[in-house]
Amino acid sequence: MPSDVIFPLAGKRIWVAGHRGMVGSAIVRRLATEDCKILTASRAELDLKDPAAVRAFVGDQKPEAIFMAAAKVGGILANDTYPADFLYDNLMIAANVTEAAYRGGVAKMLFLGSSCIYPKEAPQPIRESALLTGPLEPTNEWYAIAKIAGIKLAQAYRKQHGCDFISAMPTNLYGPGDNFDLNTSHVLPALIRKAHEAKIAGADHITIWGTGTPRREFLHADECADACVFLMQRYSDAEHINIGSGDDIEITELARLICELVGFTGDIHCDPTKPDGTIRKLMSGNRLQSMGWTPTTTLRDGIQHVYEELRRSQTFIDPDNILR
Ligand code: GFB
Repeated sequence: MPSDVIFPLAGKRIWVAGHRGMVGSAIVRRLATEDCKILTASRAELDLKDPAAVRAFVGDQKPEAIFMAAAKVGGILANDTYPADFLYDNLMIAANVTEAAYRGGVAKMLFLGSSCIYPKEAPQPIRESALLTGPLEPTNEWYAIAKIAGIKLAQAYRKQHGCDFISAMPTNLYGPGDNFDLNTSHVLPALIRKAHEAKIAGADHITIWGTGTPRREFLHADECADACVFLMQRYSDAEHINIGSGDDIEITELARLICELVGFTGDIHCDPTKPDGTIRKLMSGNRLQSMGWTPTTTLRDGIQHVYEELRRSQTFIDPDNILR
């Protein structure tokens, strides 16, 4: 075991909340090499919005650590269309799991948020200290407020009760098990699906939302899971930590890359009636890097991997993945 590990996982009971989702399932895969006992609960078994049920689950199962990867997630249109769901569900889930972790004496919890917590106009690359320094991007402020509350819950329980609760903020993620529903998904899976279906149909173009000029930073879910395990083992402080890839790409360029990898040779049209959202949200990964973690998968390899998985499984839609 590396000497800088302060919270070893071997032999521990570890609850991955949200294990059916893209990030949760990646964390489960990553934990398979850590010799720990992985605890999970399906949505049918446990409603994370029900405080009593969450407390009972923690009381029965006695996890020693929790990866809080459960959330209602979605792309720009889903966030903009269902603000109440994104705010209520995510607030409830974060509050219930944090309170249950405290009441149940859970030794450590890692809460997962998102880069949309930062102000719309934050200086780039965005450092952790930019939190709460300006107005949020309106298309996702509801989700962002819930995730900011999650960070603050972890900090409050640390301050008042001495709980070792930490938070990590990943950039835009993609990977196996993503949501491929065109109305609710994020851009990367949406464009894989659009390019694939256009290729099969022999169409002459695909249409992307907005102007195509915003930039986004993408990280493979397996890399995010690796960073989460790294932080669980090595980090113990109040401030949240960014998890990013260090690079961003214009949406039009991303569309070109996906079309190339999928083998679609038609044109790319833009639909400016759809929202652009934040123009840029590249995060600074300096803090995590200075602790010794850096990602290794290129965007090209990551997309290739996801597309191969999709072709193997022959399926685009898993409605469960709107809730990771
Ligand atoms: O990934 P995405 O939905 O979410 O959109 P955000 C990123 C960019 O891709 C936006 C454009 O500028 C979209 O207009 N885009 C182009 C598309 N074509 C498409 C398409 O077919 N589908 C989608 N979905 N986008 C979300 C937030 O923001 O990202 C959440 O709403 C969260 O709160 C999450 O933070 C990571 O990056 O804009």
